[in-house]
Amino acid sequence: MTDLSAINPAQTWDQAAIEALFELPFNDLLFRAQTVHRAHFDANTVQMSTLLSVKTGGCSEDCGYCSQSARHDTGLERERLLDVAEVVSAAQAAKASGATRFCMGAAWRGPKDRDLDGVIDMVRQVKALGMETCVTLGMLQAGQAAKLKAAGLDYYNHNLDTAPEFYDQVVTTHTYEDRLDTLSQVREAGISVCCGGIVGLGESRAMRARLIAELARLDPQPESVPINKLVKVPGTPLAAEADLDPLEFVRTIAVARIAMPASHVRLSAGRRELGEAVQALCFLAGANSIFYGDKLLTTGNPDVEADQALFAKLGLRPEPVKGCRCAET
Ligand code: SAM
Ligand code: DTB
Ligand code: SF4
Repeated sequence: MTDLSAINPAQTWDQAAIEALFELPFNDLLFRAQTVHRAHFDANTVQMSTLLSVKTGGCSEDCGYCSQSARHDTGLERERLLDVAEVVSAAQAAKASGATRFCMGAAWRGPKDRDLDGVIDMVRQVKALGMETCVTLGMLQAGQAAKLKAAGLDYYNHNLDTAPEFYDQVVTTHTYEDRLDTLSQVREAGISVCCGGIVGLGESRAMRARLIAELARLDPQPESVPINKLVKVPGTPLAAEADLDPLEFVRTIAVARIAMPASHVRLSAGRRELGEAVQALCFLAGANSIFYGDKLLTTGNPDVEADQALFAKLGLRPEPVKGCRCAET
């Protein structure tokens, strides 16, 4: 029998230790993940973030999964940066439906200083609504993270996405080192880090283990860890990729929970395709955050009513923001 009393909270997670977790019998893995989860979080609350694409399409980068790369013919219209008023009204609607964090994504290799000024305005005004703010803008240059922090930015999303050994099979226009460099700038500016990955790209289990090992050795570990399951977008190089086994996806969530016990692990893209039962297993495995709202950036997400019904069936509640006197705002 697997010795569950051998859980060592101070364990450091190299790839071999993570691979051993992946190899556990499914029930042992889920029990262990749920035990770790309960030691750090209320097991029945889920943090809710809503996404908005504030600048869609025409990205110079060649990420093989992405609908927004100018190099793939996905039929997506390239758009300009949205007006701040449009963004604020989307954030108000997200708040009214129960989201506590508003995440604004832009399809850039990285922001030019002029672009950044527009985003800063958005961050200020969304923050003023009493929501947590998050942006994902690509690679940052020196000084940009500090400007975002000064505007009231709480989180910056920048994923490692996959294992370093597999990265150049998915993206060739920037490197793993570039990603790590932006993550250190975000951390140094005092912004919380949202960093996770995407699975189902055709990577091996060993590569998934390596991704989690890389995320877990970020010091400090990321506050938020989005785990995306590939949404196959017609026209992208990965559109015909074979489906990842849903139980392997649940295992990935459980392993992320165990290796990053105090992080919010977010069940991210691909949730619509999972169905209720697999999502319930993901929550059991320690997922405690979702993207909430009918749309991700360019692709669909379960609609708000479906999520509310699922939460009611599972007895899950939205997680309040720490220190927020939300009822008063
Ligand atoms: N351009 C920025 C960047 O690359 O960091 C931010 C936006 S990008 C869309 C944010 C993340 O969304 C990616 O790192 C990837 O993990 C996820 N993502 C993008 N397209 C996806 C897809 N088709 N299926 C699942 N996840 C996807
Ligand atoms: C993350 O890890 N997933 C989100 C968010 N961070 C920006 C984006 C998911 C995008 C899914 C594909 C799309 O809608 O374009
Ligand atoms: Fe898409 Fe971001 Fe890659 Fe651009 S950098 S192609 S927006 S994932």
